[in-house]
Amino acid sequence: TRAFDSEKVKVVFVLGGPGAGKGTQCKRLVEDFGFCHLSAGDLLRAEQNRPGSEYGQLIRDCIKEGSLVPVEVTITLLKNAMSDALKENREGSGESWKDGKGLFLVDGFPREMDQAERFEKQLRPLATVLCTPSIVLYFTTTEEVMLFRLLERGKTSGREDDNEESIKKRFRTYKEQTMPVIEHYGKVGKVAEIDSSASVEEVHKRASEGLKKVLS
Ligand code: B4P
Repeated sequence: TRAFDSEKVKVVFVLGGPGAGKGTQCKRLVEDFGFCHLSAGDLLRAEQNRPGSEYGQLIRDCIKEGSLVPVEVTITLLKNAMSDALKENREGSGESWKDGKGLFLVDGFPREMDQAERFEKQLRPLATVLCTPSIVLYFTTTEEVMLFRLLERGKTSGREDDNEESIKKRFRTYKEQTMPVIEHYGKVGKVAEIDSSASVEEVHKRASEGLKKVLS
């Protein structure tokens, strides 16, 4: 049996600068609440490594350059992942959903206004209420902290974008393309800003409280 009504599914966007801790916090929130976590970065990396993908090289180049992967590619991957998760719910397998309510944590998306607009239009057929976020969780810290964390991760991650040159470009992309998205949702009162300079545990506490408030 399905766990929830697909028409009542909710979406929370998770944004913040590179290395602000989006992925780290999403993992913790999934452990606690059982949300369905979809990371744009993870979806792109999986597609990049999929044998035979026509986008592999394009994705690799964009990630290394710290630029955004073309919107068509990102939207298609996200739409497929959401559609698969909703299908799981309809069929009653529901591995991606443990919260019983149907909440998508969409991490690292939308990273530019065009993505936000297309999300509304192109995902409408999946579920009508899904198309606007209930809230945007916005993790903030300084560039020094983000740079330090990413360089630390770079020592073992093998990620081609965890080096100083790529990180500087990612900061620029974030300021020019993603900040307008945060301002856009801020104007309609949908942004919950969380200082992510503290420890993973402390930030997690703040994020959980912020989420509970809006979702209760
Ligand atoms: P992402 O994969 O989204 O990665 P990110 O912004 O670097 O990381 P995140 O904020 O999740 O950091 P994390 O928790 O891992 O994007 C990578 C690239 O993919 C983009 O540059 C772009 O090219 C492409 N892309 C992604 N989304 C796209 C989209 N929508 N459209 C087009 N292109 C897109 O934390 C980083 C490190 O800090 C970890 O090592 C972690 O352990 C550590 N850390 C986290 N929180 C900490 C804390 N509180 N204290 C100490 N350390 C902490």
